Amino acid sequence: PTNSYLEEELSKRCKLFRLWETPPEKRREFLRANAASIRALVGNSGVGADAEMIDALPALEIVASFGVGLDKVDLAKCRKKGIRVTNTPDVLTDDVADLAIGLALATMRRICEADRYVRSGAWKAKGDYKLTSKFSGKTVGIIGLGRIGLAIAERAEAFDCPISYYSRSEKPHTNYKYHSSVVDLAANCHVLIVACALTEETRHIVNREVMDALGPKGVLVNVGRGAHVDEPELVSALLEGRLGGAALDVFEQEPHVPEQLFGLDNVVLVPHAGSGTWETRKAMADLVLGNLEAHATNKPLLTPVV
Ligand code: 8YV
Repeated sequence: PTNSYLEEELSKRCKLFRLWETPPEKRREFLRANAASIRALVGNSGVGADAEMIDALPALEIVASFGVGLDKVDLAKCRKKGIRVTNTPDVLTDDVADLAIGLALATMRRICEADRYVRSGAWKAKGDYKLTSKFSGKTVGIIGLGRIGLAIAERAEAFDCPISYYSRSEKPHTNYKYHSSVVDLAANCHVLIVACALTEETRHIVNREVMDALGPKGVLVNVGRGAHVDEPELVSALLEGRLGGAALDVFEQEPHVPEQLFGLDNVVLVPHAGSGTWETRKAMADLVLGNLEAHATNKPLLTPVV
């Protein structure tokens, strides 16, 4: 978990095996030694329950994910083996949507660069800061209009931004403009925000063609998963000026971030912190605990996935 509240509460209620404190090369041995006792697994966006983990834990009954994204959990295998799966939807929606808007603003208004300008003494030495781009009123394109995508759309509406979106199918009950292709969406928006789940179909959904359609005035914001974006292509598009800017909360090989991005002022980098507020992480932890308790007492799970 690496969430001290969750860790404390779990250790009050269960015998807690701290896999995350075991060095990666010793994890297999650790699992083998404790496999018979491990009935529940608490994962997060970094460590989930892949096929190998599930096979290593024959007594496993439930995977309670500390997060909404389930790309690290082999759902099909859990289903087949009768292993229950829960996640933490809803409680983190506000934070992730807030951050998406914050990232769009930070990139277009160059908030981080402007902050560096003041701190370095450049304001005094060189005078006024350069002009930036307006966010209000710009078209926002959203990939994935689920809970988080919708919350981003609602926030962007308050900035008078026309909203368009891509998803597998058109959503009823919205006035937002639907595009059945991501390239069309990118070609017709100014800010493209990735807010969908990572699946085989959405891996590298933002590829070179999409980046080129977004173009040198376009801004990409990713609050989904690193693998939604072809990262080497993103680096090239930014270095070559084919893309206007990017704000990233997630990366393909976290915590590794391509160092070529470090020198670019049209890029804002955040260390996968979308749900990282005290309030939300506590609510996520309570949901994990509530699901485990429901499972242990044979009650309906609070947020079941499988
Ligand atoms: C992480 C997330 O779970 O909810 C998700 O899918 O990516 C985050 O909330 C959190 O950072 C813990 O790893």
